[in-house]
Amino acid sequence: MAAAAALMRSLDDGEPEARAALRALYAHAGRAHVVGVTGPPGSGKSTLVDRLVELARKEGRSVGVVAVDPTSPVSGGAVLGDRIRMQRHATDKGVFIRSLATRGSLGGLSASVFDTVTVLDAMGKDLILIETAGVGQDGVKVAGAAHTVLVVLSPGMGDDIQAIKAGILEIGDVYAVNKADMADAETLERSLHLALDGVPSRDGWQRVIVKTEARSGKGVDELAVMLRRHRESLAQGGAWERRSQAMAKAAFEELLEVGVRTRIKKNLASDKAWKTLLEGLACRRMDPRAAAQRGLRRLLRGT
Ligand SMILES: Nc1nc2c(ncn2[C@@H]2O[C@H](COP(=O)(O)OP(=O)(O)OP(=O)(O)O)[C@@H](O)[C@H]2O)c(=O)[nH]1
Ligand SMILES: [Mg+2]
Repeated sequence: MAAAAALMRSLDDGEPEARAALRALYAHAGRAHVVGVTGPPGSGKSTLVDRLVELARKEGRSVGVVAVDPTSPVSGGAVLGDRIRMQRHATDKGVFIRSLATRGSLGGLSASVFDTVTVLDAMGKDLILIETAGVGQDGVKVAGAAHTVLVVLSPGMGDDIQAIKAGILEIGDVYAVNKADMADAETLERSLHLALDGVPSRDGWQRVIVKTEARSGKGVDELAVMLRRHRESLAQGGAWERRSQAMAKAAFEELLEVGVRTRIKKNLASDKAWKTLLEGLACRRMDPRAAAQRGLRRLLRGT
């Protein structure tokens, strides 16, 4: 546990030995069921994750949790709430929780998520839950890095379905209508059913909706069953491998992009040839497209 935590920190610091250790670990990873938990801020993702952890532990399964940016403007102060809630798992050796903040990170967030998942997986965790606020690019990206995507919605968000439709309806495998104790839960469930009706099944799996009350724990058993059923469905249909490969590809692509972006920033700040390109732009001797082409060529040549 302590070793894993230290390794994750060293990875974030970019230490070469840590990278080497991760390479060795990667060969042994690939067994864990990775579940991405996403949805609008404040819908109850953390509360639900906490319940899922509790349930998995009762069944004797080990769990890893990666919480991406647990503070949102809507439920500000959630970090503290998350910590207090999750605290009860802190002394449990079968649970490993890691929070990653998006704020202030330079595109390295997804890389940290991938690294953390690899370490947790190689540690032998049966279930890995990645919580991310499902708004914006990061949410979708991280959701794409999972075998199963759980979308958590809750009533009281207005005409939310219409608003979030585009981003959220395609990515989910299992949908939780959380805060089912609230008055509008039925309405939300109905509109979600309607909205999902038109979405084709994926990997032979028909998307399911489960009503939950994360606060009391009601419905969480059924949710856990559905997550497991999705895993079994993937395994039976041969889609498990496909998803695993897609996850590796997503990590690969993301790391390539981060690498290139970092190089570009560095070159813009300090590379002499790139400074010349910038000067050419400034006096309109060159247009942005031509400058970008030259920049790219230099970048690909490694100069
Ligand atoms: N009424 C009701 N409230 C709930 C339920 N589940 C969670 N909540 C409350 O909703 C608020 C937000 O819960 P969180 O679990 O922090 O939500 P989240 O989606 O993780 O929020 P962010 O990480 O900030 O996006 C908290 O005050 C919870 O206590 C529920 O089933 N019913
Ligand atoms: Mg949260």
